[in-house]
Amino acid sequence: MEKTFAYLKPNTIQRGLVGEIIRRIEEKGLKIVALKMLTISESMARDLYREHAGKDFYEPLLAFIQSGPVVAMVLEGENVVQRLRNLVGKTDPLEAAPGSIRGRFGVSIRKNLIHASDSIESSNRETNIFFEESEMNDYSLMNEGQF
Ligand code: FUP
Repeated sequence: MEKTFAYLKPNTIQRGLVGEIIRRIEEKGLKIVALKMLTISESMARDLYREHAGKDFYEPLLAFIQSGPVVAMVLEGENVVQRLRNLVGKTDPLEAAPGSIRGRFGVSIRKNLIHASDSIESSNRETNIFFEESEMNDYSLMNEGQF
């Protein structure tokens, strides 16, 4: 079954929006199979965003994501990569649809609340930075397949 990786950024925790955003993920019928709070280390941050190394926003982005704890998760389901990306919205909150998480709560492009993997390959790579295989949980949602 397809999986995707996501994490709630430090400003989401500081703004008290963890519950609100997880509620939207659950409301959409997406299944959370791993979940934890942690503080990202410098080496994790560099690895996570290595495709952006050298860009002007890279160092400020690394500093921001290490500035407080994050909430990391893995979601599972059919087409879950695309389904979560749609729910999250475009990178820049100014361009994100008003009903999306970034469109509704986002203020700046750097502090855009949540990261969601953009492909199955990125999801596998990013999941391995944050989780061990033993941290994945296997269960069924009450309404699985009925949404
Ligand atoms: P996304 O896949 O939507 O998270 O977007 P990107 O991989 O393009 O960007 C990763 C992160 O870099 C964004 F979440 C925010 C940050 N960023 C900036 O701070 N400034 C930019 O101009 C572009 C991205």
